[in-house]
Amino acid sequence: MFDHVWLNADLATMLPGGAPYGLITDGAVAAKGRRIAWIGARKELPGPASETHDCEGGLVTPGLIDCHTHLVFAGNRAGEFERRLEGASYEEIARAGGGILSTVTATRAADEAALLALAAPRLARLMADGVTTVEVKSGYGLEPATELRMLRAARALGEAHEVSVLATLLAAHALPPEFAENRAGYVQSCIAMMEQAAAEDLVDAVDAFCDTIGFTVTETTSIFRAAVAQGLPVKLHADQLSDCGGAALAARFGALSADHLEYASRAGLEAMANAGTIAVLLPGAFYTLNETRAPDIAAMREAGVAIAVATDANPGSSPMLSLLLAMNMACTKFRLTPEEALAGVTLNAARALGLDDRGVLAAGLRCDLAVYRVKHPAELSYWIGADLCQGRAVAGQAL
Ligand code: DI6
Ligand code: FE
Repeated sequence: MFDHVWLNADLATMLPGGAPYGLITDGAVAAKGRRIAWIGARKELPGPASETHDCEGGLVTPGLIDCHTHLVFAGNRAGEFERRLEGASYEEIARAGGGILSTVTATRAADEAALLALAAPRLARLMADGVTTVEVKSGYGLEPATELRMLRAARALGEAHEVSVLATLLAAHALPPEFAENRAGYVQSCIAMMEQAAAEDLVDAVDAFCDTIGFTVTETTSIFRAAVAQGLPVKLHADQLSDCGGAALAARFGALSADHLEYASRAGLEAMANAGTIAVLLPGAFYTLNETRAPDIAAMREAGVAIAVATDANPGSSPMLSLLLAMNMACTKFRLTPEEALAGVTLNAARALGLDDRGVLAAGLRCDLAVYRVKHPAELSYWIGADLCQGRAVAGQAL
């Protein structure tokens, strides 16, 4: 006897190597406890379940995974949005002390309860699209108390809501004003924050912003060496605004992912393919900053880099709270196929977070799934702003 079964749907299992989308028409998924116990054609379903969920002829996919967000922050940057529309660039605003640093001021002033109250409705919007796993970065504290408070808020979000939350330390997001004349001192401080966060079990991975307005390859290397020594996986904001060699740096450290990559070189992408580092595309930031140089998808395909897609939800460069919209933008702006976009928020997003228990629908894996009111999986990338998700399951709990 199964605990749950989902019926009357096609299943986009996203298992590679077979039919497009790993599609099973008129399938059934059965869960026992937290896991998928059986999946296949409905007519072969081996037994009954305590609860049956009628998917009304829709589509079941693996629960969506948003593998790059900055969901925890205070304040917003609508004023900066206005200034950019008047002609100022993201980089100019950052160099003048606005941008990320203005969110830092607001976030330092917010306690954990305030941060949680602000992040909860953002998380609810992501979940409403079928998201069951979210990565959340720190990076708006740039000093120990606030960075750790952001990580605690991320952990608390995962406990308070029906979703898995992974917390990433991004202390190396921007140089705080206190260290304006002491970059090396801040790099040391990032390492100390990492050690403290690891000691309190607040962190699942370490990230850095390696770019002209962020940190250099040498500075990032010091932080990554310390992360590796600590046993923490690394990820990187790489080559968003210029080719700084971020993709190759991420590959050198066997990073889980390198994210953005608009300016990544072919050699950098090839190094990522060899290292198994996932390319995370963030079309919301490309769109918001009205960029013109798209990541080199053809080179990624040729090199064999696995591609993920995420919202980059943040108050500056991507105030976007829909992963389905990110899929649409990845197709329209970056020319991903809808199948690549869906793999990018399931199979490859799981890999970008180092998770091997989810991302596809298969027996033995965590039962995280989403049910959609669509007939064909391409519709998930095709509709813009539609209300498509009719239900989710997280670790076998039907929601
Ligand atoms: N790149 C991004 O997309 C976010 N951080 C980063 O390094 C933007 C963060 C922000 O503008 O607040
Ligand atoms: Fe980001």
